[in-house]
This record gives sequence, structure tokens and C-alpha cells, in this order.
Amino acid sequence: MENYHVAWALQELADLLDLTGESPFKSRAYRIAARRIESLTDDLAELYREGRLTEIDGIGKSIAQQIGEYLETGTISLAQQLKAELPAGLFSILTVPGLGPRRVGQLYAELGITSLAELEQAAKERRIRRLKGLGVKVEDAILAGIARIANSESSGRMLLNMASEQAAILRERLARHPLVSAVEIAGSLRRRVETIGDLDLVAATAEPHKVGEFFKSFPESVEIIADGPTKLSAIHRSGFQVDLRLVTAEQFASAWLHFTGSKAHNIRLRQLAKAAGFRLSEYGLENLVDGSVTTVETEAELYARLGLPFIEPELREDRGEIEAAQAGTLPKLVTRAQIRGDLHMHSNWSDGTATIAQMARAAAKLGYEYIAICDHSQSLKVAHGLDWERLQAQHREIRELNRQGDLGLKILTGIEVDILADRLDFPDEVLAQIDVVVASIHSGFRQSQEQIMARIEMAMRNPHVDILAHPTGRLLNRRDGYAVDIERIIDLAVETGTVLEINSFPDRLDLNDLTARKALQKGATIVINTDAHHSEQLAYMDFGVGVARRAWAESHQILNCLDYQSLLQRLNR
Ligand code: DGT
Ligand code: CA
Ligand code: CA
Ligand code: ZN
Repeated sequence: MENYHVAWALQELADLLDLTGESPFKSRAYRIAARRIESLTDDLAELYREGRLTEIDGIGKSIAQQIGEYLETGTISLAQQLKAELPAGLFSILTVPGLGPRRVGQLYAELGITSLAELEQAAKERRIRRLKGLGVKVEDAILAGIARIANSESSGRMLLNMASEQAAILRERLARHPLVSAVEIAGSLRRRVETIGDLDLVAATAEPHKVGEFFKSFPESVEIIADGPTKLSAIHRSGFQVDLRLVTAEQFASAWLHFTGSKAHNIRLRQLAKAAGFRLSEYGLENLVDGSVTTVETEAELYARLGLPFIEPELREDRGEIEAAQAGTLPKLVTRAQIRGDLHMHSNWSDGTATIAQMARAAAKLGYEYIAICDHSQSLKVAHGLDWERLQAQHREIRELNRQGDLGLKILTGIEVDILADRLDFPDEVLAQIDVVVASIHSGFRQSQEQIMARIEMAMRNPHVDILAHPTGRLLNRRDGYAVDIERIIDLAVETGTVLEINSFPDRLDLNDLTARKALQKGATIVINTDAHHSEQLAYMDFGVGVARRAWAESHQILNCLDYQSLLQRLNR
């Protein structure tokens, strides 16, 4: 038994405790213990045999006892007992985004909800908003979540946050296996495609059979759908597929390149190889005359053998990267490390959950020089939009935080001003006093292209508006964007100097890679923002950077790659 099996069992026990409405302290203790165990390098079973479990930070007597029981018998009787008491349908409700076990337990206890269908009905009948601590926002989120499940089941594609999180856990786990000498994520996730069909992992091992058995024993697997000697596929509990390819250490670099794709990019590489007298495959380069196979140590070496410089995974789509590589004109792609700040985030002044100081501290930890707090404006009542009075109070708080000077970065004042039907949600005199004005549409999604474009043009022509946020309004797996004329928006951005946002939220990624690339080609400036409503969401920056890289962006084209002084100059232009 491996450590992560135990971690997983404790997680499950914590979920069960939450579902039954036990004290939150109990489940939290189990979750902390599970996290400790997942990152533990020592063998838990061995520590148990030596009677040393309680030496681990966060593991007390009673949790140690449960771990012991699990190691001895493969189950925890408390978990079995709780599971027997709860209706099975509750577990499907747990898959609704944003609904944790505690809330699911509350919905069960107070409304008797035991299935997705009952949950949807209760939300539609507006019964959920009346429960303590839930409200209209949660009810809407539940309906959206249910719709998203239905959609992603039909589209079958995962959002990047979920895909990256799962892939990282699985990669880590395989990497710790003693028979695995290398393991990497491949496929669309490595190329940073906006949604992911399935996860692809490539591992190097001399004993594929044993590693394959290990992969099949993962507790998240609900079904093994391919079980070959070097190619395995499993369906995991949350409904997605994981493909694992097992190769030798010598084949690893070629296989990683091959399974990273895209298919279109690989076809081009195979043509180049053929012209040079080789057959390119996941095993290496086979000489077409004598059949000898050349392997490579790195992807870069393989590209070099085809007469090309290294091509970054985000570019591998046959969208001109081969030609650019041959001509020596590949872009120097922007990196996460070049991002100096985040200019669109929310605080608990509107619909965020953290204070401004908390957001600032979290941003400083990411190495930023500056942030802008852009809470919603007054008309957006559901998000507690700020009127001028509260905005001024917020600005006082920001000035005070900056004056204290112990945050490690500068906070700019900002607003996400709503683009109303015929005007912005604040007059120019107010907007003039704000450092960063982000404009966006939150109403009238179904208007005609003419109406929507008139509103957007009005906003972009306003000299105080710095950034057009999530320009198309699309929500992945949920709804298409509004009827925008994206070419026109790009032209307006170039004409007016309004910066176009790549919103990094995993269900937005708006602009997308292709439109962002078009915007950059025409000379528009892009900003990569998170739109975080919580300090942990600041980490979504990686996803936005992925989109920018897929758009061939270089740092000089990105607003938030500017240092603080240059940023101020650009904003005041
Ligand atoms: P996805 O999963 O739809 O988000 O997109 P990808 O690009 O991850 O596609 P996937 O998982 O089917 O395959 C991973 C990569 O493996 C793909 O980009 C190209 C490479 N590949 C090479 N040969 C083959 C092949 O014969 N079939 C498939 N499906 N992929 C291949
Ligand atoms: Ca894939
Ligand atoms: Ca695949
Ligand atoms: Zn926002």
C-alpha cells in the first residue's frame, strides 16, 4: 500500500464527516493529515510498524488509529459506517463545481436533496436561497454548475485548472515510483490548449508491466479502458480519461515530443524527417536505408537533427511555427516570470472574498511589483458594486496601505466599470481619478451585434478607459460570447490605445489564443489579468500566460510586463 492510498482514504473520510454535518474541526484535521501524508517522503506503512505515526506533524492518536486500521484491513470502519448511512446520490452532487461536502450535507439535511435532478429542481424553485449561509448567489452558481456538468459531459472537455491539478498529482505520484526514471505531461495540456480532452502522460521505465500495474491500481480509477504492454488508459472518478505511455529511457525524449503533438505539428516534422531520409516515430529516428534507429536525449536534439531550433510546446499547432523556425524568426515567448503585476482583481469590497491587504500580500508572494484592485461598479448590484462614496472610502484604504509600505508592492486604485446600455456606470470626472479603469459588459448578452458593438466602441473611445476586460464574454462549456465583431474591436484597440485583456480565469480565457494573436499582429497591446475573486485565484495567471504564448506574444507587447514607472506613464498617456 502506498502513502497516497492512505491520504485518499482520509480525504474521503473527511468528505463523509462533512456530508453528515459533523464538526468542521474534525474533517479539517483529517484533511491536514491527508495533505501531510501525500507529501511525505518516508513510507507510512513502515512508520506505522515502528509505532511512529504520531511523530508526523498533524497526526494525533485517533487519526493514527484510523491509519493503522486502514493499513491493516484496507478500510476504515468509521467511513464504511458513514457511507452506509448516506444516500449514494450525494456523491454525484459533490461533482457540482463550487459545492463542497459541507454544503451538500446541508442541502441533504435541510431539503432532503439526494440527487442532481432534485438539486436542480430545488434551485429552480428558489428553495436553496432561503437556507442559512447560501443565498441567491449560491443558487445561481449551482444552476450554472449543473449546466456546466451537462455541457462538459456532452463536449467532454476539461477546464485547465482541473486538468493541471489532476495531471500534477498523477505526475508526482508516478515520479516517486522507484521504477520510473522520467515522467512528463504531454498532449494538449502541455501545449496549453484552452480545454483538455484527456490527460496524456509519458513515463520512462525498464519495467513497463510493473509500472502499468501501479497505474491501474490508482484509487481514482473507475475503469481501465486500455491495458496494453506500453499503452494504458483509465477513466478517473471525475469522469476524465488518463492515457499513459511507457517507453524506455532512450526513447523518452522522442516519445514526449510525439505525444505532445499536435497531430498537425507532428505531420510536418515527419515530412521533414522523411526528406532527410528518416522515419520519425515515438521511438526515435529510423534510418530509411539501413533501418538503424537513432535516439535523442532531448527534444531540442531531435529538432536540431531536423535542422530546426527548439519549438515551444505552445507553438506546436502548424500555425506557421515550422516556417518561422526555418527562417529563424520564432518569437521569444513571454514567460510567467516576466509578469510584474496583475491589473484586474476583486476584493471583499464587492464580490471578492479577501481583503485588499490579503490580496496584496498574496500577490507580493508571487513576486509582483504592483496590483490594481478593480471591484465592480454601482450598477452591478448582485456583486455589491461600489458607488462613488464607497469607492472613495476604498481609495482611502488603498492609500493608507501604500503609505504603510510594508506590503512589498504598490496597489493601484481601479474599477471594473460596467458598460451600460448607453453610458459607462461612472461619469468621466470619477473615472479620471482612478488609476486603472477596466471596462466590461455584464448585461444585455443577447443584444444584436450593432447594439453590443456600439456599447463597446463607446467604452473604448472613452479616454479614461484603460482596458477592455474579457472582450467576448464567452464562458467555456457554458455560453458563447456576445455578438461582437472582434476585428472591429482589435482595430479600435489599435486606434484608441485601449488595452485588450486576456482574462486568465479558466472558464473565460478571453481573448483566446487566435484572437489575441490577431490583435498582436495588428499592433494592439494585451494585458494578462486573473480577475481573481480570491487570493488563491491569483495563480490563474499561468493559464493567461499560456494563452499569450499560444498567441506568439513577446513581453514587450504585454502591458503588465512593464515596470511600475513605465506602467504609470503608459496609463497616463
Ligand atoms: P485533446 O486530448 O483532445 O485535448 O488533444 P491532444 O492533443 O492531447 O490529443 P490526444 O490526447 O488524442 O493525443 C495526444 C498527442 O499524441 C497528440 O497531440 C498527437 C500525438 N499522437 C501521435 N500519434 C497519434 C495517434 O496515432 N493517435 C492519437 N490520438 N494521437 C497521436
Ligand atoms: Ca490529450
Ligand atoms: Ca490521449
Ligand atoms: Zn472582474
